[in-house]
Amino acid sequence: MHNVQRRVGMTFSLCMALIFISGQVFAAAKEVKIGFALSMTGGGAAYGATQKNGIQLAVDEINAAAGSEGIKIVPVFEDDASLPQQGINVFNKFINADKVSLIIGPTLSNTAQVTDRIAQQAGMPVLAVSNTAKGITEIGDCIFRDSLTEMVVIPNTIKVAKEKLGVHKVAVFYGNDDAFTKGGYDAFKQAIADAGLEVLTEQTFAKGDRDFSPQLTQIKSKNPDAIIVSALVEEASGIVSQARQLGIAATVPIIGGNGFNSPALLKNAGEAAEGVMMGASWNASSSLPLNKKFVAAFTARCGNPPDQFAAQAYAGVYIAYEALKKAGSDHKAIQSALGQIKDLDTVLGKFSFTSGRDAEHTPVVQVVKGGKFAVFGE
Ligand code: 1QQ
Repeated sequence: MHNVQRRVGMTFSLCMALIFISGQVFAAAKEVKIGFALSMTGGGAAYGATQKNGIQLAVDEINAAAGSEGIKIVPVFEDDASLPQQGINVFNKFINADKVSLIIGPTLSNTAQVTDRIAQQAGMPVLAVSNTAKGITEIGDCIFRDSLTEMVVIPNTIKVAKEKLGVHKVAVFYGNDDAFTKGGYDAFKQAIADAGLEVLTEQTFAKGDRDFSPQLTQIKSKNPDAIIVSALVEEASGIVSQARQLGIAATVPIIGGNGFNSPALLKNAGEAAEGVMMGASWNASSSLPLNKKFVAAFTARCGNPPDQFAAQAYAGVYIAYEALKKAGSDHKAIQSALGQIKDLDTVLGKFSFTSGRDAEHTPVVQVVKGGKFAVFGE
């Protein structure tokens, strides 16, 4: 009896409930539990907060439209604290205690590279909405992502820097203790070699560093055309501010990857952020009707416009919903339904997974202009 109850609990967090009212049978919406592992504290908190807002908006829209026939999402939010060990605790809770049907997250690749192994072993489908390092989806066939990797986003950024800004000689500065910043460095290195640029110096920093002046002084002495930086936004903000404080001219662009796409950069670095370029996965100014509706609804609700991380998280809930509509709460069925998603209209554009369960859509190059992110050249 006990086992049966547990099995039922696992199959559907809250099964199709039948309500008898004066002899008639009404079906209530099917409730499916999703676990959201987000960095609400620690180094990735700037990303986690906006992801949560994007998720809540999508969940509320979906649940409001569910009626009596549809799927209702029951979200379970946990803070992974930007730490791999806390991510492991959260994943274990989702799998063993909450018995969720799907996990969305964690925020950082550095956490995902350990948590996703646990999910894969448990046969738990995972949809990453911000992991961009190489190797995450290779962990196994349960792991999907809607976030474009650094490998996809960066080559175009380097190409634009070379062709439109005449960048030929660069300095490279990266964090060598994090899966995302190391992966971004690899992607930049490849793109720099492919574009035939010269590397004048390579410098490194560690997570939590606050003083970047020794490395930036080295970089300044080499007179590069541009500084290529692979960093999460906390360190990126410090690097951008200090580069300008040290007198590296604003005419020397600083070029980053996905980690730079946060309003935290604009807030923390202020004026110094002007002209900073970055590869991005989402075009905020896209005129797609779905995107315009999302930007308006998010802004009305949160008091500030969404960023890339909100957009990817919002899209992720709708991608998951598409699979849940077909698959209900069964892990295997969800995994298979996710794999079949093709040309789904999302705020990221038409969305499909590659055969390797990675995202497939067009990247953009952004630049900070007048204190805002703008599409380069527009
Ligand atoms: C990663 C990232 C970060 C920049 C944002 C969450 O892309 O860790 O993969």
